[in-house]
Amino acid sequence: MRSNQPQTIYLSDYTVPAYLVDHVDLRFELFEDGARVHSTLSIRRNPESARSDASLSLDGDSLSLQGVSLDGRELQASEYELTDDQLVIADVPDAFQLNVVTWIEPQNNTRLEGLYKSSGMFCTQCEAEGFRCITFFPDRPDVMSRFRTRIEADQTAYPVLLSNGNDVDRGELEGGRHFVTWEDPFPKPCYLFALVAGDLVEKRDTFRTCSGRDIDLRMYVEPRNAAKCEHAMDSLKRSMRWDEEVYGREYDLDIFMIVAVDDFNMGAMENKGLNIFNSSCVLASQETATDAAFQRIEAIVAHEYFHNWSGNRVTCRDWFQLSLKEGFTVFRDSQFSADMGSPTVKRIEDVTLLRTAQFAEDAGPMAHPVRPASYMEISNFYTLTIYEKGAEVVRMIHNLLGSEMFRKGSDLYFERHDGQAVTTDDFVRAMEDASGRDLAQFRLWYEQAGTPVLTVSDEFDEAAGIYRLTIRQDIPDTPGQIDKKPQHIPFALGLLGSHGEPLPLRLAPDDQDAPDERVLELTDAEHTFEFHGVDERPVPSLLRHFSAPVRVQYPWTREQLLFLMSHDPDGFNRWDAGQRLTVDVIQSLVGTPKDTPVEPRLVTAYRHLISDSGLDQALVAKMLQLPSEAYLIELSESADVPAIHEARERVLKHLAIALRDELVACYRRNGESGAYEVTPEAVARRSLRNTALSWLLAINDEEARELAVRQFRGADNMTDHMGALRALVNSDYEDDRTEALATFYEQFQDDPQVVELWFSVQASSDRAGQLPQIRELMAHPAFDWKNPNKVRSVVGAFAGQNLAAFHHADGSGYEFLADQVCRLDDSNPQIAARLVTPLTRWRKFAPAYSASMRAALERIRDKKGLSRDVYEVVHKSLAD
Ligand code: B3K
Ligand code: ZN
Repeated sequence: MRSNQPQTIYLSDYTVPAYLVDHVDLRFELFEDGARVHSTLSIRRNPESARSDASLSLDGDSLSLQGVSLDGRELQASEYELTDDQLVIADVPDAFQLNVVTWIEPQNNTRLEGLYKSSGMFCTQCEAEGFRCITFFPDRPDVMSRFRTRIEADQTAYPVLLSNGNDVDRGELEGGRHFVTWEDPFPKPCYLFALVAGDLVEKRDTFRTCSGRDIDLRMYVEPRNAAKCEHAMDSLKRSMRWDEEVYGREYDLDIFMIVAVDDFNMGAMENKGLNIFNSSCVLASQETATDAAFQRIEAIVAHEYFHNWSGNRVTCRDWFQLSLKEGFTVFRDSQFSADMGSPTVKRIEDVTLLRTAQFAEDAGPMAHPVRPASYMEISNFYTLTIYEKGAEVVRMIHNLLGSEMFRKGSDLYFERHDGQAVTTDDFVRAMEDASGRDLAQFRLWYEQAGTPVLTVSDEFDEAAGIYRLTIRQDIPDTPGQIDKKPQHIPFALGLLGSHGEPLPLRLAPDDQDAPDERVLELTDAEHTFEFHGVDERPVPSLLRHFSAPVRVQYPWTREQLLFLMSHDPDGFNRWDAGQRLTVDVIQSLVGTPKDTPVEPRLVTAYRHLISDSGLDQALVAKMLQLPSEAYLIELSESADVPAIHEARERVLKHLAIALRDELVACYRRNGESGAYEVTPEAVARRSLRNTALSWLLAINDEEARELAVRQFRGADNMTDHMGALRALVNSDYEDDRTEALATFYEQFQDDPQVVELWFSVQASSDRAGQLPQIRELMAHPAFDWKNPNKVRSVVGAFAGQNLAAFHHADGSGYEFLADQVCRLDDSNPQIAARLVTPLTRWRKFAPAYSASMRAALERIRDKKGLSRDVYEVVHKSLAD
């Protein structure tokens, strides 16, 4: 075990920085065996700091110090102290210039934090604490500085040299080297610093802003990716226009750059004026990217662009405030995606992620509030809670205030805090001040962890014509938090009459113009609402649009769910009723004999969905996705994964057999039509035909097998190509599977993004992804431990999606994951800490499984020199 236990950092310990850095002048000398970084900082004492001593502490990590001088005088080693993670200068004046020279080795940087090399190019990742791996600096977001950056490198190997802001100078140097100098006029925290140097091709476009300024848009990619930029560029222009129209936000610099790199720990990074993307989140072509990838790229390009205001112009005071920028920006990008496509489908996708993964996080050992109170390693807090629940919290404010007031609030927030580093509380205050609403109780959403449970009961008083709805809220205990206070919850509701007609929601007998949908505001532990003038027992449509991130418990009958599935005017709740019904059917079959009858009304309901082409096909495509195994596990108390897997498969096969002819007809009806486009209609067609194909292949249908082989050979886009490949891989047709996988690899072996798909389609399949096969994939020449995407597409897909194989009764899946986590912990702790997540949920599983999961975690805990990242996750999940 690690001898130095990592420190816990507390929000309550926050103090303002003792020193401010007004200006940063950087000079990078880039070489093959390392880089020399010269930094000149203009530092002054912070007038707001209460500290009286005159010592300056700068953060540093993995740096070799080559020299320090203060106001031009070289300091002797005795004049400063160098610890593991800081450079401390005991006595500094009130204002001075500090010069620091460091030597770093980007070529050996496998953590991918700070400056590192990816496919021969130099690039950076500084959020959250990567800048300290480049040079000594007060690495905290509330120190905002103006940066000037000069990059020097070999001209042939690195013709493109980029940093934030505008390029103000360039020239040639001796020895075939050259330099470019960049200046960023906007003060920024160092986590937004970026540098790129490489042999890249440039794609250009322009955007005219609302005030008539022409912005130079540039994408930089490796030459082989030159044809994969168009979609991201178009997405960028749409995002820029949308942010002007919906939030009144105009871009501020003259240049906006996007760079694609292959080795990246996450999706992308919003560095000021120079966004750096994981190749898989920006590069796309019809032949190589699926519909899901096209949509993801559009959303991520928008997300990073929107950060220019929500994150960069107004940034976070400290990392406890991370959701200030992430929650708000995810909310903004989800509004954007809804506007670009189908709002209902987008809502379904967001809620699916939230309910499957964020609720699981909120119920697990790492549960934390949207504004955490403490952390050991901030990288572990880029979570679904900060991002997705944080976005839901902003969405609730939007819904409570209405669009107009919300816009007034966001305008006030941006105006009041432009150029500042602020808190989530400042955000809420701006919303309050603009709208006049009191959000005091609402703030508990930022402070209390755990998913509230709403228990709903109802009664119908026929004689009085009153329908009573009682809603109780309970917030479960989470690590370090018990006995929570009731939260302010917007609860959208409708009532349906027996023919599916929406009923007016009269809260008083004389309520004449009552609406048929209301947002009830829950503030107490329990409320009872009375609806008047109701003639017959209505069917309630609860929590419409998923108006709050909560669990709803109500004793729905299957009858009611079937009724809502076809009648609810809220598309989201129609989908939700279908999910609840299917979950109920699957759950009732878990562990039962194979010949237990399957609810016949489920077949009728799905038949209707598949056959009635008059329904909204985008919604139907979503309704046909059976609840995932991950969601079924999340809903269960003591999960037996192989049993859940078996029951779900049984239902799927039962539906496929019963609806065989309808599925073939659906496949044919949704055949290709014209040129490839990513519209909700076209995406729905492809989704429907590929769902039909996969269901049919699950029952070894010969005709479908031919259709799949034909589709595989003739597909002109990756969605259909993958749809056919996935169906074959998950089928019993072993020869077809082997042949298709070989052909596919042969065709796409030079394209890393497609190879990642090829890995993950196997690793996530219970047919092609059993442990011995996973080991073979890891021995494949295309597998690369240093590339996070490859690790995710094999190890991550196995443990996160191939659940029956991962939860093998002999515990081999857990042992395997523990080995991989230990192996990665030395080279890339951030990725290692993410990978360990499935094991941390050990308490959720049936005793035989949880015991061996726990043992695997203990083995990781006992590894020598465990990183802080993995230490935090493992210790928290083993804590009592
Ligand atoms: N802000 C970055 C995430 C950085 C993660 C650092 N470990 C991407 C984003 O949310 O836009
Ligand atoms: Zn973000």
